[in-house]
Amino acid sequence: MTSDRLSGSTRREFLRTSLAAAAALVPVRSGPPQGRLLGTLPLTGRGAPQLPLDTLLGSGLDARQFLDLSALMPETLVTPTGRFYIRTKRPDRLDLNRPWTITVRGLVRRPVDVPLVELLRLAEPIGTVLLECAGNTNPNNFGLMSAARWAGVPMRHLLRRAGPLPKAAGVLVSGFDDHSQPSRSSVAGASWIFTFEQLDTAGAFLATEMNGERLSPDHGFPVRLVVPRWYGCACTKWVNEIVVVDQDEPATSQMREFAVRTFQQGRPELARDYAPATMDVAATAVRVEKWLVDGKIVYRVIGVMWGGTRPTNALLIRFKSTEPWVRVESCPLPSTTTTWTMWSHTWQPASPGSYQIVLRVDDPSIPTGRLDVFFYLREVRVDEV
Ligand SMILES: Nc1nc2c(c(=O)[nH]1)N[C@H]1C(S)=C(S)[C@@H](COP(=O)(O)O)O[C@H]1N2
Ligand SMILES: [Mo]
Repeated sequence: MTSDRLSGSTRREFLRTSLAAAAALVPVRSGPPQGRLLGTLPLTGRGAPQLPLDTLLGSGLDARQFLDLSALMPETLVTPTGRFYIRTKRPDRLDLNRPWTITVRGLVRRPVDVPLVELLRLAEPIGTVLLECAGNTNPNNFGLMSAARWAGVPMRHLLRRAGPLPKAAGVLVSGFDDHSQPSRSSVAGASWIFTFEQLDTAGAFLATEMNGERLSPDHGFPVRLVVPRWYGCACTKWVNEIVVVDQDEPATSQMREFAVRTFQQGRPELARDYAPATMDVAATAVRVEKWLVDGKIVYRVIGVMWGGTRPTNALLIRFKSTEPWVRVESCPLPSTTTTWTMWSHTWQPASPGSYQIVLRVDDPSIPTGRLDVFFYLREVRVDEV
């Protein structure tokens, strides 16, 4: 049994270790022993657009709200619901006044329409889970990620009740996606197909609550799928149908659209040829603080680490391709990889200039697909040393 499984008997332990993780973060806050914070340097990415943060932009499928990561503090690692990132606003044709049911059908012994009230009755606290959009590509913000405290119903409860038939191989989860306006950049329809084992291993659940309240309309009210440690593209909002399918089910349009961003080999025709859309261990800087300590300028880099299946604290940082990698000064070992943790590093650059902050994991047994290609590189200009 791994400690980062969220479901069943490990849940109590999960809650306990989350508290321990919060306590372990205290050193990140304490920072330099004495001194004065002079300011915070912006982190940028060359050529990328500067967009307003913590603000809903656009509409329908093109709607985005980026979280301002530069303001992250240990106490805001659970993102307040109003600032949780948004990718796709609630469809304008969604009628939230109609009674909601989830149809479970396909290769099952007992097809059922599960009314929402029943899901609400079965809902249990799950814990803190981070979501990240696979298209979290803007180096000026990397703000398409957030974490919430969720409650909901583990998928395996529903599936067990429906009773999969022997030919059952996969589970197609679909949501309501009827927007009156076509999208400039995305395909409507956000369904994904999983194997039973993938759902179980990840601890996938149908979420009915985030941060102690019912979901907000833009985050999938009344019910969404959350698959811990998978990219957000697999976390269907406004879920209304679950179909148990066989081996030969074609991939959904959403799986095809996200094939590159979820590291598939090409764009496979069949769902069974898709690798799990899981997040490897990743890390990025979120701000650089400039301090005056004993008459000297000292910089502190603050960042986050998330993803992967096995927690690690073997984080290395580099500021220029001509400089060596060094161990991140303060990186507590996370107790779970279902959410993010903070790290910090004291930095005394040799000279003013432009620096490119990248991270990697000093453990070859841990896959780090995005860190390997410097996906989360952040640029910073230092004027004074
Ligand atoms: N029905 C539906 N669900 C969806 C989407 C969508 O367009 N329609 N977008 C997906 C993508 S790409 C992401 S990253 C997450 C974003 O969830 P959030 O907006 O609650 O942060 O929802 C997923 N679920
Ligand atoms: Mo996404």
